[in-house]
Amino acid sequence: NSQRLIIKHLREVASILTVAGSDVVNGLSQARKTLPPRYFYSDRGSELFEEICELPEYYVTRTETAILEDCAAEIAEITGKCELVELGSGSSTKTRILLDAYNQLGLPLRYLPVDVSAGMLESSAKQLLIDYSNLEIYALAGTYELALQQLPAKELPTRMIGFIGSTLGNLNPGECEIFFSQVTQALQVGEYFLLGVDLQKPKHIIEAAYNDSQGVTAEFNLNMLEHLNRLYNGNFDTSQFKHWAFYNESENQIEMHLRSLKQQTVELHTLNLRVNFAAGETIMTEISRKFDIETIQQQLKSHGLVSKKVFTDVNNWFGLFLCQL
Ligand code: AVI
Repeated sequence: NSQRLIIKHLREVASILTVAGSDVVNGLSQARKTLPPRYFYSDRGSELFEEICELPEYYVTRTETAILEDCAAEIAEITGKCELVELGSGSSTKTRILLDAYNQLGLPLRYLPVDVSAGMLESSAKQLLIDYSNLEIYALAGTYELALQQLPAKELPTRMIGFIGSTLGNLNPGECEIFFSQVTQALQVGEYFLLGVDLQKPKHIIEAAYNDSQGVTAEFNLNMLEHLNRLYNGNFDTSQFKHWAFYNESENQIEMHLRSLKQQTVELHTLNLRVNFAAGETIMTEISRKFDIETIQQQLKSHGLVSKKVFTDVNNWFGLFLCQL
């Protein structure tokens, strides 16, 4: 199997972490404190996210999976022989639906997963090699920004960059624009972009998904502090912070925060940072934007990405856009 697997640890990961460290300093020095959501994804955080995907309230993964099951064959027919780059591949569970579709059409399989969690990347790649005897994997451990700049040469006639799971929603509008430019720079004319986004729906459904009754989302949120403690020799006491998530209707986004339960000072020694919290003060750890089909299509179009097909579910809760440059 080792001949069919290459794992590239993107070299600049170390320096990116240094830069990200300054993001932490900046975020925690603002009047309204924020932290970058990428800090959720320690190996433990990635596991917790997998648990979230299984929760009854978290409709996102189930809905997208059902759409993929319906449309994967059509996608494979449209693209023909095509290698799949997946940004934020995680456990690659949904990807299997696409791989199966290409397999069923007798098309060759080449998969290029990208993830910041090297542990998750390696374990899912190894399992995929066992399950798909004809699969070749070129895995990139690092941020998608770096991966998009360092994709290896194409080995099949075309390529599709997949960004499913509504991770786009975790980018603010400015970051979103930059991301689309990076995607189009990485694609050649005629190549594909597969984008999965969560759509607007009644507030109570969305809020339940980010306040699950088993408390997994709360643990996922708090795990960010543990991850920062490990990375930057910090002393966040997770028992003194509480998960808080609500839907901001004017911005069409979930906002996820950690609320300080008391007045306290936290230190991140490696970053030479001391942060004071008032009782009740929050750190915003994530936005999760909910989109509408027309706006996304227009935005994609402004980057030269023409949506060839839009797949949704019966409730119009989730949208999967197959675009071509
Ligand atoms: C990864 N991302 C799309 C998830 C979301 O729904 O925004 C992350 C998440 N945060 C809380 N639950 C899930």
